[in-house]
Amino acid sequence: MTVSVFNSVCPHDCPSTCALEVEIINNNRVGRIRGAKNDPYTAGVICEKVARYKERIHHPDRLLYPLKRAGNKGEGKWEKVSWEDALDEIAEKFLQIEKEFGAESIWPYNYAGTMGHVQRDNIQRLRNAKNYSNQYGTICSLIGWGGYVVGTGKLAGTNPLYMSKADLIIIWGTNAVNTQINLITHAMRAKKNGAKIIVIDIYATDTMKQADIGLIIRPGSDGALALATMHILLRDDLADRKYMAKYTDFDEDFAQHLADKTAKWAANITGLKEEQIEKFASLIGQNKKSYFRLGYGFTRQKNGYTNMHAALSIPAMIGAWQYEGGGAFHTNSDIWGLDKSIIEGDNLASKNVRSLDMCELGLILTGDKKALKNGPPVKAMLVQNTNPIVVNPEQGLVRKGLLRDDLFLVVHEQFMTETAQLADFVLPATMFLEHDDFYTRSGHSRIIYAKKLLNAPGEAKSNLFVINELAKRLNIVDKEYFSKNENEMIFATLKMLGDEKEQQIRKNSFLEYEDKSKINPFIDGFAWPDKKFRFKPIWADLLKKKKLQQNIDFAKMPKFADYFNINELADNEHPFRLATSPARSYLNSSFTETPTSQKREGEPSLLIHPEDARELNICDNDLVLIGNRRGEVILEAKIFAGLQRGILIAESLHPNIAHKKNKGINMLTSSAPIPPFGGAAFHDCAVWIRKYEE
Ligand SMILES: Nc1nc2c(c(=O)[nH]1)N[C@H]1C(S)=C(S)[C@@H](COP(=O)(O)OP(=O)(O)OC[C@H]3O[C@@H](n4cnc5c(=O)[nH]c(N)nc54)[C@H](O)[C@@H]3O)O[C@H]1N2
Ligand SMILES: Nc1nc2c(c(=O)[nH]1)N[C@H]1C(S)=C(S)[C@@H](COP(=O)(O)OP(=O)(O)OC[C@H]3O[C@@H](n4cnc5c(=O)[nH]c(N)nc54)[C@H](O)[C@@H]3O)O[C@H]1N2
Ligand code: SF4
Ligand SMILES: [Mo]
Repeated sequence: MTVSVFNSVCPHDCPSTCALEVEIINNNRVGRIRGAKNDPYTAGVICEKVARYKERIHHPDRLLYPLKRAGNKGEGKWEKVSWEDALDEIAEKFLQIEKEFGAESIWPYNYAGTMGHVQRDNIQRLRNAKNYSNQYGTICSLIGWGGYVVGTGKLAGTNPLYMSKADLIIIWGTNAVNTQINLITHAMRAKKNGAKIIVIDIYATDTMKQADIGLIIRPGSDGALALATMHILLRDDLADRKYMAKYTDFDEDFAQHLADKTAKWAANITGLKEEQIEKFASLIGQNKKSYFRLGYGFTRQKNGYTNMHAALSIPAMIGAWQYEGGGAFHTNSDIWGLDKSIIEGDNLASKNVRSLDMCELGLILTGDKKALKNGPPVKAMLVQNTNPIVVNPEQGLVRKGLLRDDLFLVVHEQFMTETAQLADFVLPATMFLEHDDFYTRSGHSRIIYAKKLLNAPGEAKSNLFVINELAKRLNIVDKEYFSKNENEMIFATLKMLGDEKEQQIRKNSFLEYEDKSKINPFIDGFAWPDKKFRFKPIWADLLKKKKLQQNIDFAKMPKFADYFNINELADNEHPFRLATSPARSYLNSSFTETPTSQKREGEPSLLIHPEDARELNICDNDLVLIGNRRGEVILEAKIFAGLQRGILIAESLHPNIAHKKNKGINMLTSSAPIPPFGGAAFHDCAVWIRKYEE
């Protein structure tokens, strides 16, 4: 037996983007996978899911051959076909649909199953070359981006490696033990150096167990906590007025706005005690070297944009950005400045093509005119890197749409997912160790290249292969880039960073991107023309930074950093509020196929407060039915005291078929685009609950 160890990168949709050491046994099997010790951010630590990747990559259910539907949609009858035949037939059908209904009736649809820039984003080149419908990417990070950038002007922050230098770390709305374990490594280093850790969530997570102080608040109430904190900072003269005068737009109007946002006011909204809020604020005021690690979780609320902005305003008020180890971090997605035109074919794009909101998939496929932008119906889709029937909101509509007989659905996948089961063609996809790609870290500052280490099983092919082969058959004039292989794409893109940088990546497989001369990107001011952080958000200015779809008159947005009271509040009919926080051993819908993850997660369950359970006569492990006007879901109740009354948590995402009646948690979530630029409020959902009787 020969065991060789190679460097690689975790491709999954996780801010950590861990650098890996992968054992390859006899050139054809994966052995152990470890976190790279010599990578400063990974620091030898990775999550259990990926450490056990051999279970996933050598899984007996991997898709190996192209399949064509042989029965009715979703019936599960397949005929094995050759790649040539599959590609020919798919292209022919796309051309026919284009002729009959127009190019926009075809929607190549993707998300982030792999975060590799080539394998994830090359599908955009196809959209651009063919004038197929574009995709407005709303399912994950847009809300956090908007809420952060409206304050700072740029999505960047204090390098997480500096966390160890902070005196106080506030982990806000991320359950890092589950979702990005490396954050805990660095927070624990800070703790060893004497820092205090505060965790803010809506239930007692495993991350909270690591904290000195845990604040369990009501969903969507973060803005109120942030405002009261700033009220106290001003009241007690703990704000840094000199810093604010130089580096923020702070003025008396904002001070006036905060004047009545007392701890008492916020206690009513958050469900915290006044003393907890006072203590939180005074700890922050006394520790100017505070590091605010702001997650995605608290942005998945109807008021998500404003929650992010309000929390981000606190470090600006205490001038935390002046100190090494102080400041804030959400992600680094604006630091790279990569020119991705080779991968995405920007030069081929036409301005007039519609861009469909991916969260509205259900509405789009069921013919909602507004969601279709008054354009043609969607008649064909090519799906890569995502499993919409499980992960998208309004699952009832998504299912109805995907089952349409007149929708030609092609799914390129590693497994026969629940989405693939509804396809006309299923194409087998490679996994990260079976293709080349490069990755940038949203949670850190390296570009990393990962080369192919294994041959793919059966006839599995990469995303790039599928796009290139389809392009050849779709009468595309610009052929040059549709014939490039992975490495040609990767290094042509990296070369645009300059020869020296490209050479460094070729030599070391990574490039450090951080500007080491600065302790954080905003040390000399923020990324607006006047260099000032904005407590008064100007949402319209974000339209200059990204292609965005505005869904509200900006005048209706709060004028200052604020608590925006628009959540899906409980009412008589829906007395509970549900959040779908991430499960540790599943990553969105991925890893739901691996036995150890299944074992750890067990049945889909619902955390409920003991007193709520008692009132409803619900006991531990009882089956319960929860619902709202969008649908109903069955889960197993778990009595849990670590949340406020009236709140329910369903750790997600279990496969739909793991639930009785095959209906998953996204039956209940809303696809209504949240203000001002859209996104799904996955953790903001009013429901009723009762014991389930068979
Ligand atoms: N194991 C695992 N890892 C993952 C994922 C996964 O599904 N499973 N998903 C990956 C992806 S795609 C992403 S984007 C990241 C997301 O990672 P995170 O940034 O951690 O975001 P979320 O998963 O949305 O939720 C994080 C926490 O926010 C809490 N939360 C919900 N609503 C509120 C609120 O109103 N206020 C506050 N303070 N907290 C709230 C939830 O209870 C949850 O504990 O993780 C990635 N990593
Ligand atoms: N209720 C609820 N729903 C949620 C969330 C939540 O917190 N609560 N989180 C949301 C978030 S943050 C996100 S990002 C979305 C994520 O939703 P998805 O992007 O759908 O999530 P993944 O499970 O990461 O899905 C990826 C699929 O891509 C496939 N895949 C992986 N690599 C490749 C590849 O190289 N080629 C091809 N062709 N396929 C590949 C995997 O097998 C998997 O089936 O889900 C969202 N849905
Ligand atoms: S923590 Fe995230 S990036 Fe690291 S190995 Fe696990 S899933 Fe991958
Ligand atoms: Mo995500």
